[in-house]
Amino acid sequence: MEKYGYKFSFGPWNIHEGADPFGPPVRPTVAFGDKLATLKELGFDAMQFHDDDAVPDLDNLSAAEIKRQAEAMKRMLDDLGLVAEFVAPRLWEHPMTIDGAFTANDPAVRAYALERTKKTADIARYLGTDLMVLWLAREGTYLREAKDAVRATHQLLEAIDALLEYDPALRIIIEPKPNEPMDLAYIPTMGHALALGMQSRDPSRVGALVESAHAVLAGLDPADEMSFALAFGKLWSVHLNDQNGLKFDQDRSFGSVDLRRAFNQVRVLEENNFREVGMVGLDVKALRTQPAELATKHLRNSLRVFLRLVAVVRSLDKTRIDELRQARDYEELDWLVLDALMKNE
Ligand code: GLO
Ligand code: MG
Repeated sequence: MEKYGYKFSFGPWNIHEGADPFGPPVRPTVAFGDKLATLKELGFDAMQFHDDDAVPDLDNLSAAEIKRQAEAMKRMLDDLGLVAEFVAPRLWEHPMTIDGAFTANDPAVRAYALERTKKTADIARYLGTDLMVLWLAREGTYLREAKDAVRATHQLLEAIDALLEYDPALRIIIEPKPNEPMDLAYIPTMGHALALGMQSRDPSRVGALVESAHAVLAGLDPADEMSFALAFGKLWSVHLNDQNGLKFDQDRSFGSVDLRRAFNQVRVLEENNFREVGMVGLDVKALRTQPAELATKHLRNSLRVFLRLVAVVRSLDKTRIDELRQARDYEELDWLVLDALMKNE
């Protein structure tokens, strides 16, 4: 498979049981080893991890046991010629973090969140990656008056600073999202993520990740969100997927809702040599209706769409595009793009 110099990843949660808020699982759980085998078969290069994807039940394990299990996972990856892209603390499921982790009003919860995330940093190191993704799931409110948003912003910054201090080699990638599970999240957009990173004790070690659907949920264009981070050398990963309007977070296959929007994401990644900086991560889910034995096609399709769009971007006549920009003939430019997207191979 021609991969144009890109490396690709997805997370174990992208092969999932299909439960939604109104119904139970519809597919059996796939063993982690089988997910890794699928990843390899489909032509991906790396696995994304939550801390407990790598070391289940880590809250109840000693530091030595965490190390042992993470190192075993690293050997499993090595054996298949795969790597870990990043490790993310799963801070949104524990009973203590019901009302936030770093921004919880209860200091005991904030202390738990920091200790847990230090363990995440250890696991990342054992897995051979310096990247930690912070998706700040419950750092926000359902009720505006429930927390002090100024204080919460400083609490997020303090947590980031503490982590940067804890592991001097760690790089943190903030993944903004405007809502879900919270009504309103404190870090909803790329602008918020970058501002936070710039204020940290070592801005050179804080970057960001754009998830396509999260940008759409914020009413923004994913390619522009990526471009804003690219402009400052801060786009270190992406979660490509798609989203059909302002609904629940759908994690649809990349390009399956709006191919033009997908094209523009690939275009900005191409034009800014993203492949030299980060991997192309997916965060996609199979439709709930998909039978179990066919529930990896969303991964295959997303990868195919990305690669086909790279070919489209590379086929464009750059001189002609410049001429059309000069002439302000955007209708012709529109046709040039539409024609390229509709061409048969
Ligand atoms: C949810 C997020 C989630 C994160 C993952 C890694 O909406 O997209 O899937 O990407 O937990 O931090
Ligand atoms: Mg994501």
